[in-house]
Amino acid sequence: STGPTTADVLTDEAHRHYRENGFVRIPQVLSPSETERFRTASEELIGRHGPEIWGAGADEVQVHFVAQAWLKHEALRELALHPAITGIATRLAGAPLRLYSTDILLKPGRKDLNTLPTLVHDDETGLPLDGLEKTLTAWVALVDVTVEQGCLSYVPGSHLRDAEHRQTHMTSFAEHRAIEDIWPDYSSRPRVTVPLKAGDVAFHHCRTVHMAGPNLTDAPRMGHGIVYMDAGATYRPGTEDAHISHM
Ligand code: AKG
Repeated sequence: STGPTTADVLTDEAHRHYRENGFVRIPQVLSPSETERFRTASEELIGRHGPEIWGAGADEVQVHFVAQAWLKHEALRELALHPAITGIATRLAGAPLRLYSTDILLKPGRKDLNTLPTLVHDDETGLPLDGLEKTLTAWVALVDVTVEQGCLSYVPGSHLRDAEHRQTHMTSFAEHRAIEDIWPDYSSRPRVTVPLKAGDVAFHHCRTVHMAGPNLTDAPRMGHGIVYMDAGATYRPGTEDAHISHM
């Protein structure tokens, strides 16, 4: 079987949802056999790489994080350049894109004492790029990711905020509180929590404010965050070598 085509899975309604809200879930972009293959490849790479400790003291947690996974495993290169994912990304962006990065983030289950949330942030602030207007992230679920497992949630419409409200990149628990200073009405904004099935992909704009809860289950939460940069974006001086991009 050739699986679903981009035309089948990206409806006008989904496209409108992305433009208005800054995120959209597209179900079953990957077939079950592809999902299985990419999950196995990710587990292999994670096994080679070993766990990392994030945070300190009482906030210390174990995660499995592999940056630039597409450069480290042939199957994961295919995932990052998958025609359905890149096709949807390009249509959502409405402009040519290049692959910027792909990271695996696996949060082990509660039995490993992991309760790490992903703090509220947008992706733009962490990217060393100018003119990145169309840049977006594809979050690819390789297992079912429920609310209890810490799926992503998004602030709808936050990609349309004024420039001065965009500085929301949080790198530590201490900084987490700063969002109220930067964006005073933040806590009154609704959030939409988006559970995914294995094979689903959620896309979000680089200015969309998002976060993820801790994994409160016994099952690992595994997904890939693939950033596709606006092909018109330029690297800030001195950052050109940080990433190799093909697409
Ligand atoms: C992103 O892909 O932009 C994320 O923030 C991912 C966070 C997560 O996987 O918990």
